[in-house]
Amino acid sequence: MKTLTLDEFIIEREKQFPYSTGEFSQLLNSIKLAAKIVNHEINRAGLVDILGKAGDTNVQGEDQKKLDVFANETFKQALVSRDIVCGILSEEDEDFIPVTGLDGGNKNNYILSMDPLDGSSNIDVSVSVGTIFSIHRRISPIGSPVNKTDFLQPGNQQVAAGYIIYGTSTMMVLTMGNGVNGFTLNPAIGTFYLSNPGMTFPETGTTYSVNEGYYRDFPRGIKDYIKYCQREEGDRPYTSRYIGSLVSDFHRNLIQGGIYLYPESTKYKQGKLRLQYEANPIAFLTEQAKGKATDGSRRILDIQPDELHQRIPFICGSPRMVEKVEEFLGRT
Ligand code: AHM
Ligand code: MG
Repeated sequence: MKTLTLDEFIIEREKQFPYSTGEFSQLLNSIKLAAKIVNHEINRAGLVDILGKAGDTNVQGEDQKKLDVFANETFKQALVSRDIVCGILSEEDEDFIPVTGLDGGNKNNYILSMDPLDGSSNIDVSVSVGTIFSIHRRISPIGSPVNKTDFLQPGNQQVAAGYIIYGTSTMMVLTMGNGVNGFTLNPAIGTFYLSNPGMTFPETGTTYSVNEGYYRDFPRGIKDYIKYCQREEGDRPYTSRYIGSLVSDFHRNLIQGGIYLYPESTKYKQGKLRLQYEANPIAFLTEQAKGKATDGSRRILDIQPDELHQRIPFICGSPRMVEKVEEFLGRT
């Protein structure tokens, strides 16, 4: 029986910082609350009129699903109504959202970037989806309105990051820069328990996750790596597993060992994933779990973003496997 709850875990961590104001704990509590509401809605999605498209497209030009919109609103509301962040960047909103207090100012420290519902194409077929979040401290002075530069900080400035996987079990996987811990929701009582303390990537693995449908459009090095995975030699051929939800593919690879690739292609010149709320938080978790995350030549966390919704080629997972891809890319 798992007994340490997420709340207790956060309180324990805060005690290590004697001058902490509780702001960070409150922020995580708000995320936890929104996650439980979204989880509830996902579980009954087939029963209520929330499957399918909402009728709009988001800033990426993608159809917004009703659950996308619901998740986005739920997370924003949980944070804004508690006046607990100074700004929010979401995949579903074109611009960042400044959050001002009742007095019109802003005394809060943190900004949050998120993909409220990752892997949306899986929603209508009852396959796992997730929420990804990244937390930075603001750069602009407290009390002033947030500005774009607050949201354009590199991943190496994150103070925390995590995801919620709405899978056969619902889990929150979290890093505060001191390792990675996984918490499983007991749905009967609505409490997250520490179930996976100190998560680390196996050094290597035998699973690769990539949309091989785009094979023709990938760069030479990626094509060669995929061929390498398929060759009969040593522990190969590897197993191919691609759910089409970054959170779910990453989660499996983290536990079992493996690699996730969304490289550039002739279709997606910069890859598809967004740097600020997909690649960066997952890269932070990856490194904290002793894995590696790269765009093929650069450490993801060191990339200086230029745009709020910037895309980036993304490769992450077990360190030996990522190094192998880099080796193949270096040869081309
Ligand atoms: P989304 O945030 O719009 O759902 O897009 C991101 C998702 C990732 O979760 C997933 O790995 C990838 O897009 C799947 O894309 P594709 O269908 O091109 O393979
Ligand atoms: Mg996404």
